[in-house]
Amino acid sequence: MTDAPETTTPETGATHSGFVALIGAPNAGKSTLVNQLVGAKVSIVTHKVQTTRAIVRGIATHDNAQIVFIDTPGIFKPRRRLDTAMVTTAWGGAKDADLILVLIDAERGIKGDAAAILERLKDVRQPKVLILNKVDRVDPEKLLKLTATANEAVDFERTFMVSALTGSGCKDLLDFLAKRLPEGPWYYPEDQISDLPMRQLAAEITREKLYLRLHQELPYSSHIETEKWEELPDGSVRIQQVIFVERDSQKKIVLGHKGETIRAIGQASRMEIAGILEQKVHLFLFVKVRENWGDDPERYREMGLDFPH
Ligand SMILES: Nc1nc2c(ncn2[C@@H]2O[C@H](COP(=O)(O)OP(=O)(O)OP(=O)(O)O)[C@@H](O)[C@H]2O)c(=O)[nH]1
Ligand SMILES: [Mg+2]
Repeated sequence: MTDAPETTTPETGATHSGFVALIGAPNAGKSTLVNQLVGAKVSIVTHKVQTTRAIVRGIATHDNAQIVFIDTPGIFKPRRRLDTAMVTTAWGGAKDADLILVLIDAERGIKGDAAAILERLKDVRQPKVLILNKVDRVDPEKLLKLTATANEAVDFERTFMVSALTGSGCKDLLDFLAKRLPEGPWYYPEDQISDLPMRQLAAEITREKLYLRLHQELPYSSHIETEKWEELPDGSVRIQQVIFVERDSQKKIVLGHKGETIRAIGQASRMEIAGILEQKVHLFLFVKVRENWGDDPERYREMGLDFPH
């Protein structure tokens, strides 16, 4: 007798599966859409650009299909080493996919980074689908114009108009993807929604809270790692995280007056992590000044990024 298989592919009917990458300019709503399609938060979201820094996979099952969404960092003109790593990772994520969803923020339109992405997509061989996002903010006439312009520039199989925020149009997209992906066995167990280890998700959640609370260059100058994760006998968990910043002045801002900023970040993060784990969480945050963390290969390894030389 053999053990039951790890994956729970349905026994009746052909199953479909595949990898679908989402690419687009920073802030287009890629992570929001992945969360909406998966039906749970697997990737952090903020109103700021360059929130996602590495590949995050979110897994949805729809009809007989398992769709593995690859959320990627926004694509923009890189300046720092970290930018280069993020943008290279995004294009790499697209290359690994069976299908690419190209997200355009319909409110912003096709200019700057979005225009540059469409230009570069001409050389990408994978099938491409256009997603006009944020339709809750745009009138239909503008959507039609954007559809025409984008389809002139790139050979898209289909165009979908969605609101990642409200979920409008998202079921049509899932229906399409479930049929469009090739027949094949599922890659993950049916109840798995992400491949991000919990330690890393917990660090991401803290980074989200830091992004929401701190402004200007600080979010971009910081990096968070989970250092320790200890299950305690009373069923709670003790998590220790480090916030790396580049300068002592930044450390002061993260701490805030009498430590109130870091306390607020910690509290918001702790509550969200506890909600996901369904466990009591003790979260300890430490701030370390590490002037050149953006040039330290070890930090890139932790983030799951290749170190650009
Ligand atoms: N009104 C509206 N806002 C949206 C929609 N989708 C995303 N947003 C908002 O757009 C902002 C950016 O969303 P993200 O999902 O973080 O965007 P992203 O493309 O992952 O950004 P990066 O990770 O920085 O590349 C957030 O404030 C979202 O709430 C939408 O359909 N409608
Ligand atoms: Mg994102």
